Amino acid sequence: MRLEYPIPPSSEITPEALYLSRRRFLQSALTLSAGIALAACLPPSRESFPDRAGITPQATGTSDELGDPLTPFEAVTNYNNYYEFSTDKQAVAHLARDFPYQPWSVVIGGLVHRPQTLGIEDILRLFPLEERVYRLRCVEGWSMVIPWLGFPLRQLLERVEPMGSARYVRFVAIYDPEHMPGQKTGLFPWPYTEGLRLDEAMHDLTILALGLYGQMLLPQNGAPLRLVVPWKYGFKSIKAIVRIELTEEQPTTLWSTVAPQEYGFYANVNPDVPHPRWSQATERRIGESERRPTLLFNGYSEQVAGLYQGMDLRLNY
Ligand SMILES: Nc1nc2c(c(=O)[nH]1)N[C@H]1C(S)=C(S)[C@@H](COP(=O)(O)O)O[C@H]1N2
Ligand SMILES: [Mo]
Repeated sequence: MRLEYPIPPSSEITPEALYLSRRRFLQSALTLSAGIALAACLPPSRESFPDRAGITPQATGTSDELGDPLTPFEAVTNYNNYYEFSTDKQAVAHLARDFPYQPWSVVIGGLVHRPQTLGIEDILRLFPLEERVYRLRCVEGWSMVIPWLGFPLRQLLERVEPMGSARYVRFVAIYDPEHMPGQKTGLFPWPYTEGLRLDEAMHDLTILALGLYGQMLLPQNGAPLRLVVPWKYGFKSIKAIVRIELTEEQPTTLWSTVAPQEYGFYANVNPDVPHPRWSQATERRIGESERRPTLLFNGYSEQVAGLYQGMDLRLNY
């Protein structure tokens, strides 16, 4: 199923080295219904551009810490993996345009002392959003640089007080076949699920994102709430989360259930561990024509390598 609509092929998207120069932290006095009002909380942007929908993307950073420019908003919002809608990356934005994600709440439970259910308004009130410019490296071999708005998952986990027996965190995405055409097919064991080891989930780089480019998330990027784990392949960064559960056992995940020999639980970006069907040594940055080398842990080795000391990264792929 492919609908016709005016989306530029990704090869036509030119990198725009614009935007601003430094990371800033944002106060979040916003409500989801205020939607694009988030822009008003940002420092005035020196460069911004309107997209088709009249949204003005803004970011305080211009590049990642390695000096590579942000991937244009147009590409970030029109080239998406989101199998609940479609396996066609360029069809997702259109198919997801009317996905109803308000109201929304997230149930946090399992091995915690203070289980709770939080609405998106509660989350916005409790946890100030900050901008994090991260590389996103898809297991398929393409990548982007995205200015997320989010907060460390650790803050949410501390609030629910994990029990001593908790060792993993399980994430469950929404099941809504009425609005998600991909869920009407029996191809995947819906809902999408993911998991992290507790220490990975508590790491400062691991965030829950509610926005990007200074705007609340659009449906195609996982509105209203998605995980972002920048040193792991993109499929770990589960969209449209409705449940977060602390567990003792390593959780099963959608991809490790569907193809266990191809997608493991860890999924750390690693140029030296090929996917069984292709090399992971290089990647194509969206907007660039040449492939570039893939970096161990997606360039975040300094921060995260310690999590895997003594582990065989080939066996724990
Ligand atoms: N619920 C859900 N989350 C998901 C996916 C999905 O199909 N369903 N795809 C994953 C994959 S493979 C990638 S690469 C990223 C893409 O995120 P983006 O579209 O915001 O760039 O989302 C991840 N999260
Ligand atoms: Mo991906």
